[in-house]
Amino acid sequence: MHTHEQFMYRALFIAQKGLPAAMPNPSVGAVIVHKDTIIGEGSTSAFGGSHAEVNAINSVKNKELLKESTIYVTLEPCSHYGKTPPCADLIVKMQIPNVVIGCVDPYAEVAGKGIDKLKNAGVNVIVGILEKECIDSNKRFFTFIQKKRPYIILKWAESADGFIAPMEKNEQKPVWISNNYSRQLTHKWRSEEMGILVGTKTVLDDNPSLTTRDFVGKNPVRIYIDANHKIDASFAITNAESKTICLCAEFPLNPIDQIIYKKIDFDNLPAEVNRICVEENIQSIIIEGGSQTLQQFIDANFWNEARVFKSDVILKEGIKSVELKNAVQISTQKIQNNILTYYKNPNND
Ligand code: AOF
Ligand code: ZN
Repeated sequence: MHTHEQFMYRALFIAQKGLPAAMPNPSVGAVIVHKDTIIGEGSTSAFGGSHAEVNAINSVKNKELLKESTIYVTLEPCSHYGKTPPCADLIVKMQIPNVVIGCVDPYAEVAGKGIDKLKNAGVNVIVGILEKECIDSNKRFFTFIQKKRPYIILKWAESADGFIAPMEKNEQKPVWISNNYSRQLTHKWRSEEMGILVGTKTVLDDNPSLTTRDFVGKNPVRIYIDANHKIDASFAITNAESKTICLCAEFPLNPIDQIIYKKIDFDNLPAEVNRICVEENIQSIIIEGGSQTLQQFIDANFWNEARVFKSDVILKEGIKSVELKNAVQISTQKIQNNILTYYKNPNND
């Protein structure tokens, strides 16, 4: 016989497949078990589509078996009419007698009401199997709903001698600190977050597009800092490839067509970015530099994860890299001439 934990691990595994297409919806995994055998499973469809429970139930060939089954779900089944009807009602209608839930849905419309609905209909409900893992599988959603702030990932690459960029850019002879594969991985990471943020100097020096062109997936909303409108329509970040927000001190006299301008107080950048993300429903952002911007978020203790590429390239001089504080190292990985280290901020979970 398998344990509840084993089936919940399977549900967690499936839930991963639904991210990031489901965002800003959480991605849920559902596994239906009949007499210790998995007879159906599903994850949340792309945003606006059907929920995990619906997909799992639809995948079961012999619906009669549902009446003797247990459904494992990483998140409490919903109780509300959102873009889709309540999953708790469907479970009751299909007469599934047992529901095992990883964690309670923090969304106010649900928040325990799904569990109540099931219990009131006579369904056996167990809550809290692999709770920590289930919350972590939707860390962006939980952070945004519970703390009213985006989940923040910091990313940079530094040289062996601790520089984030050369002092002067040379168009003819660009210096690459990261490598091809690291950059491709970065594009994957971009596709996993709802927003991407950079400072003025990064736009002026690197002219980045901040898209996911090297990896299948959605482009995140681009957010760039430009207090005094130094960045004009010739920069790639202003093109129409994705939604773009400019954080500025005053609205511009000559706005660029597709840019959404947001006036902010530059004395408190992290808090202002928080405000804009809540306004725009951006549940997570990846911050890709430069060092000044990254350092402001570190100093404000306003970050969740950092992903740092350390290269074997030696620059001898350049722009000093970032000083990470309070970080706990999670893992390292070698990628050709780069060492990628993942850090977590333990004081900001
Ligand atoms: C579930 N199963 O797979 C997911 C749930 O607008 P809707 O109808 O898509 O509802 C979105 C809300 O439903 C979302 O904020 C969260 O509370 C819950 N997500 N619930 O039963 C799922 N993704
Ligand atoms: Zn649902």
